[in-house]
Amino acid sequence: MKTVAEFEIKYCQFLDAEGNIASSAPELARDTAELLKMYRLMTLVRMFDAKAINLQRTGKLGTYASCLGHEATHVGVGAAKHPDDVLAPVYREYGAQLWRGVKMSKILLYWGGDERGNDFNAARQDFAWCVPIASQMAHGAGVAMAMKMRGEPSCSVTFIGDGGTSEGAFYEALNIAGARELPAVFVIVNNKWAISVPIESQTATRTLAQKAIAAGIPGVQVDGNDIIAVRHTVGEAVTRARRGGGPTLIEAVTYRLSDHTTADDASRYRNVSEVQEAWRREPLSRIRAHLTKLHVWDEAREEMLKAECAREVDAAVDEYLSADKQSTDAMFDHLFARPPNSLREQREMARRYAGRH
Ligand SMILES: Cc1ncc(C[n+]2csc(CCOP(=O)(O)OP(=O)(O)O)c2C)c(N)n1
Ligand SMILES: [Mg+2]
Repeated sequence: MKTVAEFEIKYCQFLDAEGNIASSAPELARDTAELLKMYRLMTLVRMFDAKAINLQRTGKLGTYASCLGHEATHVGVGAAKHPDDVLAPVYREYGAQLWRGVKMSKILLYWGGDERGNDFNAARQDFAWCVPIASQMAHGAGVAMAMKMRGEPSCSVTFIGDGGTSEGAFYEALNIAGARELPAVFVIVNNKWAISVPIESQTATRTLAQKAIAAGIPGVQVDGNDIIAVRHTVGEAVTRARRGGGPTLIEAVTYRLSDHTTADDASRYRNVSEVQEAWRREPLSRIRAHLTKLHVWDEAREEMLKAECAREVDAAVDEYLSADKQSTDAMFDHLFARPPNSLREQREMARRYAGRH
């Protein structure tokens, strides 16, 4: 017996939970303008998230998937991408979408059950939210194949959850991306839970990043609560993909601090102590500590930022709540060129009910 191949998985972290920066950190760690821009959006997203949950609780929004705790991963991915790249999200990566210019009111529209929320005002080449788990992997690989065939210098970036990596579509997309050297970056958001299924029951693998090995592509793990590490690692992968260097799988290790969605109650299956422990590693406080050490942040600026974000969120909520009501016909539009009789009947029925409610 001899060893025919050996592999290793690297882990990237520059900013630890206490806000200490590693000496090996890239230039970005001192780029205060860029760090402030990212921190600002992380703060906005957190505030938006809390507001969306309140809207759901008061009957003004449908089921909503919170992004609490994922801010560094989502914003870091958004910031690392080029505007002409294509994003294939799942259903909670608002930080990446807002960085790309999607309005908060669009996100609220979507979760309010209005399809116009999927009709983004910016980054119009990006995919809409994708609830069927892992199906977005095929979209990400497919669009990367189109880019390669057309000789475009851009890439696709696809999000996937830890639970999603157990799906066949996950492996199929990685495989084709490796075989055809596609300009595709896949980011696993390992938040440790897939609704009530913990990562330990999900898979026996030591890391999710090593799932790249079978596809013959680089796999790397990153501290998903360290925005500098996420931005740097995704940035390198995007640059390589855009230059024809092929795909990368990145596992961002973070934690879902919220319930799965507003339809879930995580206290029924998750220990309070685990969540409390995870709060000690959350992403906002460490970048704030770093910015404070760089003398570009203090209490007064924090208060100002919070007030500014609250105003922006309120304006988005007003825009959402004052949107004209969509006709029930919209549910049936764009499904068939010539709708079958069963759908015509349902459309009629919906019209009748709409008049009554
Ligand atoms: C194909 C498919 N199976 C099951 C579901 C139901 N479902 C919705 S979210 C979810 C868990 C996903 O967990 P993960 O991939 O870790 O993403 P997270 O919600 O943690 O971000 C499941 C099973 C679905 N939406 N699609
Ligand atoms: Mg998960």
